[in-house]
Amino acid sequence: MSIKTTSSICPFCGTGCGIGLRTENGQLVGVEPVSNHPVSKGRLCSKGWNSAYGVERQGRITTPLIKENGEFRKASWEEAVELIHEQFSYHIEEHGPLSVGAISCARATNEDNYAIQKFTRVVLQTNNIDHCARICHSPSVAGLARTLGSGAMTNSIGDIAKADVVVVFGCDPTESHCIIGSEIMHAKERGALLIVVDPRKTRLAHMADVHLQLKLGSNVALVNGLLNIIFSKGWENKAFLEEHCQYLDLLKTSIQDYPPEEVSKLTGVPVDQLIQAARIYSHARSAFLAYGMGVTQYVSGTNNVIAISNLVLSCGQIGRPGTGINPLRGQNNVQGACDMGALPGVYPGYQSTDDPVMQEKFSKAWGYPLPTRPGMTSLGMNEATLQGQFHAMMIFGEDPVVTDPDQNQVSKVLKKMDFLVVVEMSMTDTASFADVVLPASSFAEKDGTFANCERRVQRVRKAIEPIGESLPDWRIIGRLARRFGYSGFDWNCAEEVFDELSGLIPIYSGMSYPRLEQHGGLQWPCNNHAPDGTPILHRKGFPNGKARLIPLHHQSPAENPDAEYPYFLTTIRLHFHYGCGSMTRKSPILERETPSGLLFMNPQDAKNQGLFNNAPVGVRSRRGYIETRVVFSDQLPPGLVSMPYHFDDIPSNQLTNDAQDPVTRMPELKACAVRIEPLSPTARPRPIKELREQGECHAY
Ligand SMILES: Nc1nc2c(c(=O)[nH]1)N[C@H]1C(S)=C(S)[C@@H](COP(=O)(O)OP(=O)(O)OC[C@H]3O[C@@H](n4cnc5c(=O)[nH]c(N)nc54)[C@H](O)[C@@H]3O)O[C@H]1N2
Ligand SMILES: Nc1nc2c(c(=O)[nH]1)N[C@H]1C(S)=C(S)[C@@H](COP(=O)(O)OP(=O)(O)OC[C@H]3O[C@@H](n4cnc5c(=O)[nH]c(N)nc54)[C@H](O)[C@@H]3O)O[C@H]1N2
Ligand code: SF4
Ligand SMILES: [Mo]
Repeated sequence: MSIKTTSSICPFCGTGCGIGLRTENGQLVGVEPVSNHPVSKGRLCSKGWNSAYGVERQGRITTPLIKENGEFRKASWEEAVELIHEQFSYHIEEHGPLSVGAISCARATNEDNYAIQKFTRVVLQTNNIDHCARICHSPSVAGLARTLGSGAMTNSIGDIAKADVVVVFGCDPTESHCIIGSEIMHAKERGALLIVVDPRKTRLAHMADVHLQLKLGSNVALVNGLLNIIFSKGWENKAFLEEHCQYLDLLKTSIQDYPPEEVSKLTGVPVDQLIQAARIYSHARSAFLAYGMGVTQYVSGTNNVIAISNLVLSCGQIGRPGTGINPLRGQNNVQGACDMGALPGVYPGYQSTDDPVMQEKFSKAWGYPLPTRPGMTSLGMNEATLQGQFHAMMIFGEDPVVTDPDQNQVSKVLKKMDFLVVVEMSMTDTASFADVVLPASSFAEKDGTFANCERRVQRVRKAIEPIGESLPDWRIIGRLARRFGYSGFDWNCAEEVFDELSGLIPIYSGMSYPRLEQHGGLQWPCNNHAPDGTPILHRKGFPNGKARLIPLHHQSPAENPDAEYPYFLTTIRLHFHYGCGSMTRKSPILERETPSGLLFMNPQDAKNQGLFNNAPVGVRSRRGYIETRVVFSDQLPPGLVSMPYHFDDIPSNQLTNDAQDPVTRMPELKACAVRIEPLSPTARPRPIKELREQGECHAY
């Protein structure tokens, strides 16, 4: 039989590259790039090329599993659904609907996320629904909603090619959004100027015209310093400020506290570099600013986003081709999971759950009364569990034991949870805590849509039959809702789900599967006013009339190095692995490139501690301990070490701090204090399991 190719979208990052799934005799045999795809144009990064490994049968959960006496046994769907119904009904009856909730999945489709949040609100009668955007771009959603009125990328990936200045602020696109990273390299080659703001000397920082190598957690001070220079030299965009912004006076007053010399002390960036960057950005014809986790994953996350927005607005670098403030959304469908309302405070389409008009709209559409009490965030549900107020949870495709801050705390929560359901493709650390595990189908086994970081909703297409007895998440929801006795979840196909959701989401109202097909994806808002979608937001102004400038002040990270824990640790991503590693670690090719957890360290720091390259070390914070190997790296300045978070055997989230941004409850994943403890040169770093067994680390 010949090879068939099904056009779909890469299941990893938010770039949203086009991928062709190659099948032979009903088996997935490989992938290929899509030559005419609007974003990737025939390219894929190594993760995209290796995505077939991530979904293959080996290592997949193929039937429902029920835990009995600490061991999982295979179960039928009927049995598993029965147990879930019994347990959730019991806890809702006994402790009220606020004691249960769900975590949705930014890796799954819009259709899946829509179904999951609808089930949570209609059937479980609670707004306790959240997902990984909480610990990713929730400060972007909150910050940009306050300043601009909308929390997504304002421009498109294609705008990089139109910019004469590109600013890469606290993100590392050659590792994390590789095809966007290569667009930035092309821009640089064609003559655009490149400014990188990062404490590490990343690959793009090596190429940059100006690299502002600021101290960890000093973003607000740095931006206020740039604004101080811009306003004192008269480089601001006066016409734009006059026409489109409010509260300029407040901003101007606040930045007087940030003269360049003072900012240089706070950030460690020389004054002349601050002036250079301020000049280049403010004088650009069009400057494209991209930012990421180095901005959001701080206790000051929302303020960091607002500060950057102040800078962009003051220079009028928005609303035109080649400009914008562009949060590079991380997961393949995190933009979509937010659009679908998998968040406690909003229904699909960012329509507030506090607004009685919206409550009525959705209650009418779904045919049931809806909960009006505010829902909890994911970390809020964790805290409530420890306080004995939260009892049962369903987690769809997330691995918080590996990816949430402070692993020992997370494990404690999951252990205390009375009833946990995990819907997964493979047996992750989190799934091992579950009472019931349900088998989820992968992206290759289902139809649906993903929304990439530039708000482009694209079709995902089924190439193979679901592995084993697995089902797409929306079908799992359908089975559960039926057992709970609710109607409105019995869709026959993904397209029916999409037609329902696009009817309720004004920014999706002009979309349908045939239209998505015809246009190669559509960027929201897509409606009567913009039938072919909106590549650039705010061309004519802002949803609230004028954009808001908001004065802010510098705030240090919650935990800083001291005599006991002398290094700052920042956690990062590596090109070859993704998230908790449950999919990329199945590829021998990716595994060959970065086989395990590593600690990157400035060579001089390492030598001062008597360490050689590849030496075994222990890394300890106030919360935990792990062992790994040192890699000398000139990316790190003295005093700063970094670790990836992709490895369940060497989990850097043993060490991280869950101190939180007061606005969004984003934990401070980018900064904590650690101590490096050299091990005997011949020692083998022990994986976490061994450390636990040997009592050198908290046991579960
Ligand atoms: N290969 C790969 N790609 C991925 C992922 C993956 O797991 N693997 N995950 C996806 C997801 S979910 C996301 S959210 C994105 C994230 O993509 P990025 O935002 O690129 O993610 P990070 O590597 O966490 O790093 C951000 C950068 O912030 C810098 N930084 C740390 N502190 C500060 C600071 O105080 N100020 C500034 N200006 N910078 C700072 C770090 O040095 C680092 O270079 O990647 C997506 N793409
Ligand atoms: N220290 C540190 N920790 C971090 C970060 C950091 O920078 N530093 N970054 C944070 C960020 S930005 C993020 S977004 C999180 C990500 O954290 P997670 O969301 O926990 O990470 P993923 O690896 O994406 O896990 C997703 C799981 O979903 C499953 N899955 C994939 N597709 C589907 C599907 O269609 N249905 C279902 N049911 N399951 C599916 C996969 O098997 C995988 O196990 O990590 C956070 N953790
Ligand atoms: S850049 Fe992102 S979407 Fe594109 S192939 Fe790589 S992982 Fe997939
Ligand atoms: Mo993310």
